[in-house]
Amino acid sequence: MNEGAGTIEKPASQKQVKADNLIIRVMPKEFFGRDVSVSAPTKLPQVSPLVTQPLPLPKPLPQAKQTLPKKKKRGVWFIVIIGALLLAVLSILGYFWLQSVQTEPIEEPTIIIPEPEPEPVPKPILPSRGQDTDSDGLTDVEEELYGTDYRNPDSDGDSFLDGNEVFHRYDPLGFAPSTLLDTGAVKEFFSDKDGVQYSITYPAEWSTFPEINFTWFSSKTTNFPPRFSVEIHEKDLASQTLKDWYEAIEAVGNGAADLKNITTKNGYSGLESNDQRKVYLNVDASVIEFTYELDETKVINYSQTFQMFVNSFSVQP
Ligand SMILES: [Ca+2]
Ligand SMILES: [Ca+2]
Ligand SMILES: [Ca+2]
Repeated sequence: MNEGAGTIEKPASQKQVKADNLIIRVMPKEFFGRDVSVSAPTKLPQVSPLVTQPLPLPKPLPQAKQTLPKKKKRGVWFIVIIGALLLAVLSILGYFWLQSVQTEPIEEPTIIIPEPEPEPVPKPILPSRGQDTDSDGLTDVEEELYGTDYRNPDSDGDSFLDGNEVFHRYDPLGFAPSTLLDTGAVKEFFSDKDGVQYSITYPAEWSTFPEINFTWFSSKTTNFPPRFSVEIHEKDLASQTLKDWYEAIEAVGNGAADLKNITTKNGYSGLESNDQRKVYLNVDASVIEFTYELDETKVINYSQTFQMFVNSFSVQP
């Protein structure tokens, strides 16, 4: 047998020690005379994938307390306080700024200087009508002047009121037809001055005071008695109307608007004031002005007598 082809030489030591237990190993037949081919590698058993389990997170390490040195601590506190103060100051400034922006502009109050009150003008004492107890048109003062009864409106009982009889110059005390001239209660005044000859009737108890251009008629009862006056005015043109003359000469205030047209009992046209104490009569080229001036009592006691006075005016030929 070929020793190189399958004979395994025994180790000399083994031959010596264990001759009897000599083991001869023989090559399997299939390996003789054939090329040795390498068989396909046997499939390795699949290894199951490793299941990786999540590793537990490491526990956070406790933070080590940072301890600052004392000097550093003071510096931090100083910065904090300064910052807080600055913040407070800025807050206050911001607040006031907002207030100044948001608040409406304050209007300056208008100073009104009160005008000085005018000094009170003393109210004029308005004339009042004298007492007429029996309402017959004569005041109680006139009843005394003519001797009539101030409590009886028709003293003579002739159905004509006392005032009406005086206005027409009738005797208020006599039942029979008679006049005031007949009884002597009134007088006639004649004037031929100032270019106008006229007659006029006035109470017999009164006096006359002729002056230049006018004449006074007044009682003698007091130092400043009520009085009537007759004043003669010449118009510039005979054709001038009474109103035109009045507007040109006498006009004050409302002018002739305060006057009303009248016609006297003897037929003279004229103007009369509302309180019946001023009358202007148009006589040719002249204006006859009649005035009833009150005494200090400012009481109109002779209204009916003044009416009688004006209506008795007559131009004499
Ligand atoms: Ca009377
Ligand atoms: Ca009477
Ligand atoms: Ca009578």
